[in-house]
Amino acid sequence: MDLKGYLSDKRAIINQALKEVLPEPVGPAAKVIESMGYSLFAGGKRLRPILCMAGAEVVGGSATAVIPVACAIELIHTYSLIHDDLPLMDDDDLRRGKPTNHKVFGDALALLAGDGLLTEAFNMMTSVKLSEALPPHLIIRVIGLIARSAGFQGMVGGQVVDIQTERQKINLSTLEFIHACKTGALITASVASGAILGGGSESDIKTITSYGKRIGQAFQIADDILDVEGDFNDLGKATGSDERKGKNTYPKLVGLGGSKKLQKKLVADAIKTLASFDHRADPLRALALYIIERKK
Ligand code: GRG
Repeated sequence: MDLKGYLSDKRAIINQALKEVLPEPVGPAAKVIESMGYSLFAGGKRLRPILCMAGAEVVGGSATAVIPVACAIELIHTYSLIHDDLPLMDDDDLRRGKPTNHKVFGDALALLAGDGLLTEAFNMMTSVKLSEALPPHLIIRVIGLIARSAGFQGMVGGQVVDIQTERQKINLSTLEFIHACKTGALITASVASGAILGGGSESDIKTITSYGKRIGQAFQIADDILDVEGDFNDLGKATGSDERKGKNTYPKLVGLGGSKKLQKKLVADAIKTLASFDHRADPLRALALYIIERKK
């Protein structure tokens, strides 16, 4: 399958839809709109919205119908990166090769731009247009899933434990908890939301959720490995930051070799999970491999 073509087609659709999310930065609140747009269009890979669309397609649903939810997930992801970069969290100056949001707009505006993206995401999922295209009970189910994956049971919870355990020795199961929540939950929710909205059966949704958990963990391991072995120009930020910040990572706990072995096994297992699906799962199979082969 031509993954490159698939990714670029889907990215173009998502980027076009995202352009319609924010109004022109004019009026009294212009600055926060500008700040939200700065990070939303800073060159993200759009992996989560693409997973959402692929999740709908694999169960025979419409990728187009889920676009508002796919975009909402990207808004939540963008908020998390803005907040993660703040001086009171990771204190990063660069993301995707550009100054981080707070470096351009200041801490208060960056915080509020993140809040604005998070709340707008939930507004988007209550739109009349979406409820006319898809059954409302499925939309409500997906809003709940996304809220849990972003909140204290997911991303926020994982981020808290990550921060609290910096420069401390932790065991592998704590590391797995951090990453399943911090990174894995939103990735899993992305693909599972697509499957739910696409009209998948409960068994399909369960299978897609297992796939999501595996690629979510593999994604985080790949991220940890890139922080050790990646290239500044590809990543758009300095490597070695996990080590400098005393972060617990897979390479730190199981070594680089162990991390690479584990990510390969997770991807192989994720692909095996999809065995009952036909060619419509090819994008998900290819995306699983892309997650660990990516350079950024
Ligand atoms: C602030 C509540 C809160 C949570 C932050 C997601 C997160 C939690 C922190 C980001 C730190 C980080 C680098 C985590 C590793 C996984 C990750 C989310 C990487 C960035 O995702 P990509 O590679 O980003 O999909 P792009 O730039 O492509 O959008």
